[in-house]
Amino acid sequence: MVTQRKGRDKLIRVSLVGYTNAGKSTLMNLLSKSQVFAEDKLFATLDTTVRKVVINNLPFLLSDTVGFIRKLPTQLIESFKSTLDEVHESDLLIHVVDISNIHFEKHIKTVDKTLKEINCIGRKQIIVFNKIDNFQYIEKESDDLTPIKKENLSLEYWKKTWMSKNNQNSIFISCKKKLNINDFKEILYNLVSEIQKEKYPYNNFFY
Ligand SMILES: Nc1nc2c(ncn2[C@@H]2O[C@H](COP(=O)(O)OP(=O)(O)O)[C@@H](O)[C@H]2O)c(=O)[nH]1
Ligand SMILES: [Mg+2]
Repeated sequence: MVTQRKGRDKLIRVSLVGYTNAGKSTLMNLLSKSQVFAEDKLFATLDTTVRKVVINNLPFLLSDTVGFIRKLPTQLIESFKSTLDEVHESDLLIHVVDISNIHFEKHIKTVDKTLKEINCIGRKQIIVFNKIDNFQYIEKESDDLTPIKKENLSLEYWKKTWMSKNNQNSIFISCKKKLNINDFKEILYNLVSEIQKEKYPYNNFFY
């Protein structure tokens, strides 16, 4: 159950969503540990893990959720209710994707489908392609004229494809090798502060 917490109600809520094994919990730990000012506070009243995170003096609540798997039966949706409630209450979603998994596009679709089922499809979102350190592809020889297959697509190709999508914040990172983490934090900070100003214009975090 989500209980009302006085004084915490004015914090923006961010949820990590994504297919199981994408690296959500790893990213959560990275964000909350790497910050000197991060409060490592676990709220025991919540079934999902919620921590207060601070980036550049801007605090917000970050929750880790259980993975969204393929073919989620309706009964399971029921048991995931606290996770889904948390997601539903969030102002911003961080969709973590394991780009080193050949099926990552299917995983994105599965997660989007679940988000649609709980009416969260238009929610502000950052899509984080994690595990770039583990990304592999088979470069085609210049004299190889067979059709390009998925395994021939490079990381550069995926970056171009995703970065060119309008209204989609995307970033390619590695939690393990700590690649692009600062760029990710900058995107996150900008979005959280934008939402914060919209939602609670009289809050004084910025003054
Ligand atoms: N190679 C690689 N492995 C990672 C990275 N981030 C997380 N992992 C590993 O992926 C596995 C799943 O991570 P976890 O955070 O538990 O995923 P979750 O199910 O989305 O919470 C763990 O073994 C992590 O150590 C990364 O950037 N690169
Ligand atoms: Mg996890």
